[in-house]
Amino acid sequence: MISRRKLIQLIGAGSLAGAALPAAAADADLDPVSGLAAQALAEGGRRGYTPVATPNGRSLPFTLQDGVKQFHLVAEEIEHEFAPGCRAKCWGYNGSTPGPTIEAAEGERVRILVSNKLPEPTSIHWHGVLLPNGMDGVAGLTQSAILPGETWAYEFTLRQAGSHMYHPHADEMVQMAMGMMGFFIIHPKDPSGDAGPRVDRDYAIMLHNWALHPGTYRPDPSIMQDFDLWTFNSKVYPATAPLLAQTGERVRIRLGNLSMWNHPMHLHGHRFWVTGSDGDRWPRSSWRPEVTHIVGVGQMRDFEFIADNPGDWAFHCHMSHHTMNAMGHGIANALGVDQSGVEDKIRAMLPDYMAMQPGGMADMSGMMDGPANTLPMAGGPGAQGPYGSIGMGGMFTVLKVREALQGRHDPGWYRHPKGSRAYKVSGGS
Ligand SMILES: [Cu+2]
Repeated sequence: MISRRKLIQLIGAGSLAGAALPAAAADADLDPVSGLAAQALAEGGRRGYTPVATPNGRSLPFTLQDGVKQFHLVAEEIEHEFAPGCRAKCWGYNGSTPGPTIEAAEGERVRILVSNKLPEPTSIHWHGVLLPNGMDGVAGLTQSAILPGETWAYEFTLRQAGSHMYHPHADEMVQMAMGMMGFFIIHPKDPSGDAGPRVDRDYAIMLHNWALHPGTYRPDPSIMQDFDLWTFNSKVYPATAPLLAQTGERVRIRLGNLSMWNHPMHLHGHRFWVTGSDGDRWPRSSWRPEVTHIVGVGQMRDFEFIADNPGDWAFHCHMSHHTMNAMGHGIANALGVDQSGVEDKIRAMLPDYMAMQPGGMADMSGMMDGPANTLPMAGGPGAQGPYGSIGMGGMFTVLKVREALQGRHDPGWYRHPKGSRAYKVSGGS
């Protein structure tokens, strides 16, 4: 454990960079081709692994202190945008939710400094990481809570490789509902060993839910089931970054679930293997092929596949309400009902009244006259694809597989080779 004296020395030497913590990695620090932090790329190159990309997020920079990899997380209130048109005061780390991804390798010793700038005590639990009991971060059980204004250090040697997470273990219900969580990815010491083939692209996506009620600006931590927003790395579609891959590449998607629901995650166009969990990478004999796999509450799952099918492929949660935004729940069901004139009459008495439309909800996907700070329930104007509204919000993104990609730049929509797209046979005009 780092001594108080040593900590004071570190702070004195400016090595904690308390005042200079980057809110987001400066573009200059990012590799122009991969979009990954130069430091993470250098580490991956030195150790022979592919660094993790956190779509819409970033990795946490580190410094080396006497051979220890040192990170600094600052728990704080942040201003977060779920998608253009919807912002909220959330809680996170170093300016973001999820907090930046911690990345290290098996066998390394890490020291993680945690500063509390929240209005209440916190702690950090390293979810799934094997460590000494006193480093487990459970307030009251293994340590006193970290009070506002305090900085604590966690220090341990990494004994495993796999996909893990971090989150508070103090007033969890509130702090996790407000967005406090992040990834802790540990790469294998020997990437050529049992770990299986090296992946060419490694993505990490955190699944979460938010009770940001229409017209409000702070998540409501009291909600247990009926959430308004369902997010990938705290973004809803169309603000979720696309996942890019070139044909022939091996892709891993690491999924973490710190929400209050299970999420059956579904990938189009590819069969993936489930290759790992919080229990680290699975032996090859346990890998299994799937196109949909549930990521349970508190779990992590690693999906791997060869991107062998060019196109724009949906990747989403299969709970249909989890690909919608607020206002899509609990409204009157008028499917098949001729309600001409009725809605207007009811609205004269109840201004907020809204019924499901006789032909379904698709008509309402672009509805923009809802309460302030509230996204259209099904994507809206930003969710336009090349053939019309995609009609999705929430936990939805697009895997873009191309024969050639220009670095990290979105290649635009897929152009289907002649004769390979569904076509109209009859009807309409
Ligand atoms: Cu879901």
